[in-house]
Amino acid sequence: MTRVLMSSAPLAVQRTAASSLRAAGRPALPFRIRRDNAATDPGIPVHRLLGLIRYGDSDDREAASPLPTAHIPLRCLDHGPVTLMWLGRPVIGGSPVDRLACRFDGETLFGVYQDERAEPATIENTTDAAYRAMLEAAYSAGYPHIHRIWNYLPDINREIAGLEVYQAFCIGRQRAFDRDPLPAGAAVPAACAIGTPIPGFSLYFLAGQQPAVPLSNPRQVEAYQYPPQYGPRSPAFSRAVLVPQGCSALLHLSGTASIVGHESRHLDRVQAQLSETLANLAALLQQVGIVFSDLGDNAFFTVYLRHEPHFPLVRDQLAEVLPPAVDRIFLQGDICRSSLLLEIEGIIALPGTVRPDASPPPRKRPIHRSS
Ligand code: 3EB
Repeated sequence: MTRVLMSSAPLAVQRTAASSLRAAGRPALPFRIRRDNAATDPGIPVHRLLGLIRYGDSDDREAASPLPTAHIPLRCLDHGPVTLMWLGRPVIGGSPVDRLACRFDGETLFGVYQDERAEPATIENTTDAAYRAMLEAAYSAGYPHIHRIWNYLPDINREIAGLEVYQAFCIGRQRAFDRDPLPAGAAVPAACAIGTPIPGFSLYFLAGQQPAVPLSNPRQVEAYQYPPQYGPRSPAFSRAVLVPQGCSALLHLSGTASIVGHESRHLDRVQAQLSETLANLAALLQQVGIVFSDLGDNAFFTVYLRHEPHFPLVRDQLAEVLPPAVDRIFLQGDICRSSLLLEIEGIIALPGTVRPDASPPPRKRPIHRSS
């Protein structure tokens, strides 16, 4: 019997008054976005940087940095390479361990795992090894709560020996969580899983000392309860998590697509898929009491598009919903189900909203059917 333990939220979400977002100013996002190839920013001292995420720079690995740096080989459709510089409090430690590098600041640990030689046919073991390294690094540094994981795998939709690469990834991920269970009271992390056109497996993640609050999407079945038709192991991720950060909170919206219940909707219709995806994101925002029009420079969205020609349509339709101050990037990548044309994830900084709940510790319950 293989099971992962998961519990319902040990914290209560104090609803964010939309008016407080508009009135008191919006808390800042904990990263800076640079739309050039720079790996440094004159305004940011290195001891405040936890790590870098570089999209679309696969030809430029010479731009080496002493910081944990994720090189994600997905093309930016609206621009050249983009770098996210993840900011922290003054950094107190970190380590490069084999393929994993991390840095932490007493509150947050940022980690990157890269296996440049990973091949689609062996992705199950690659994923298991990556997750083992991630969990060991986070647990041993004292940041046992994994809040958010970004996964990038080669040829995600390819079928090999009757199993899609994404399904094999889900098996490897589950095996790692079975071996090194999440701590009691932990939320299942928010996540995304995107296909890249070249070999190599990358993930980057954020972990903390405190648990996050997982959020459900009432329009969708929990991914970890998908029926078996989507693969032998259900995807272990939460639709969103709310992470306490000092006196504010960070809302991570997982990769979100045109799925209602557990079924893909609007095959081959990109605009309808975008509308459905936006309805799913709106349902998550509703959990914390906000709507798209409340957002400004406290929010950032990443849009993954399977087909480049869809870019102008999607950009323009999104601009009708997202206020102009909301930054966004568009990356060309494969979505984990071949029926899906796009996926959107988001990060939103909210005014202080998370407080310990007085209710008794939640009962542990299995999130996975047994094999
Ligand atoms: C979905 O809702 C779309 O396996 O980690 C989105 C986010 C998706 C994360 C994952 C998969 C994952 O099922 C796919």
